[in-house]
Amino acid sequence: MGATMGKNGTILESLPSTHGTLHIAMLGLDSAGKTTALYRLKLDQYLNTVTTIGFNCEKVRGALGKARGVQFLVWDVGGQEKLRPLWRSYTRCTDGIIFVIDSVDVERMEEAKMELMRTAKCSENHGVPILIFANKQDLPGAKEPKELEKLLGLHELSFSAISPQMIKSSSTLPVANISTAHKPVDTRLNSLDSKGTDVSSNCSSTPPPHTSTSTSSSASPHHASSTISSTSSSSTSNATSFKGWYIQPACAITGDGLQEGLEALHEMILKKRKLNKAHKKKRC
Ligand SMILES: Nc1nc2c(ncn2[C@@H]2O[C@H](COP(=O)(O)OP(=O)(O)OP(=O)(O)O)[C@@H](O)[C@H]2O)c(=O)[nH]1
Ligand SMILES: [Mg+2]
Repeated sequence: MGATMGKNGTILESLPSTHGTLHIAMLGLDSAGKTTALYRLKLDQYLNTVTTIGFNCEKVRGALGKARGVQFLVWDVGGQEKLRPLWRSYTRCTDGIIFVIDSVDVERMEEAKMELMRTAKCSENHGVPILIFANKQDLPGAKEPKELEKLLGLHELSFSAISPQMIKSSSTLPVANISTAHKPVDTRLNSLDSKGTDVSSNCSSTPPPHTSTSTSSSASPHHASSTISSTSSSSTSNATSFKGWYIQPACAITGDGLQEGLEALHEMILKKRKLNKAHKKKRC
C-alpha cells in the first residue's frame, strides 16, 4: 500500500505529526561524542559506540528549567568527512543545531572550526540557534569553554533573529554575515559500507527532516560522574539581534552538562521565535 499524501500531495505532510517537538540536528567531527551524548540523554546510560554511518534519531526530553518536559527530536549525523556534505539535509528546517566539539583534540580544532562556520554561515541556517557542547571535559588537557570560544572564532557568529527576507525590506536592521559556500546536496548514503554498530537505529540513508525513529540498544555501566558547571555567556544581546550560540562544557560519558545545554538551546529557540514574532507585528 502506498503512503497517503497530504492535501498538497507531499509525503512530508502525511508523516505523523510531531507538533510541539523541537527538531535538532546534532553535528560535529567524527569521534567528538555525538552518539554518546545522544544515548546518554535518551537512556541516561553510557553506550559503547562505533562511528556512525548515516544517522541516529531519538526523541529526548528536557529535564531542567523551562525545557523540562519539552520534547527534542535529535538527529545525530555521522561526522566523518565523506558524510559532512549531508549535514545540510539535516539542518534544513531545523529549530536548533547542536555542534559537538572534542575539547582535547587540539590538532583538529581548526577543522572543527571550519565545519562549524560552514554550518553556521550557510544561508539556510541563518538565525538558527547553535548549542556547542565542549565535550570530553573529563579528560586531562580539555580546553575550557572560554578558550574554545577563541579557538573556534565564535565571536564571528552573531545572528539577526529575523530572516534574510525580512532584512531585505528593512534598512534599519543589521545584516548578518551570510555565506553560501555549500553546494546543494540531495544525494543519499545507500552505497556507503557500514562497519556495524550496537546502536540499531544507525541508518544509512538521508531522512525526510520531520520523521521519527525509535531504537532498542544495549547498555553498559555508568562511568563515575564529575561536576561541570556552565561558564558560558548569555545567549541573547538586544531586541533585533541575538547571540545565537551558547557553549556548554560537557561530558557525554557521564552526562554532565548535557541537560544544561538543552535548557540553553531551548531558551535560545524561544527567544528567537519571540523576536521574529515581534518583528512581524511591527511590520504589520
Ligand atoms: N573521555 C570521554 N570520552 C568520550 C566522551 N564522549 C564520547 N567519548 C568517546 O569518544 C569516542 C567517540 O564517541 P562517539 O559518540 O561515537 O562519537 P561521534 O561524534 O558519534 O562520532 P561519529 O559517529 O564518527 O561522527 C567513543 O570512544 C566515546 O566513548 C566524553 O565526554 N569523555
Ligand atoms: Mg556517532
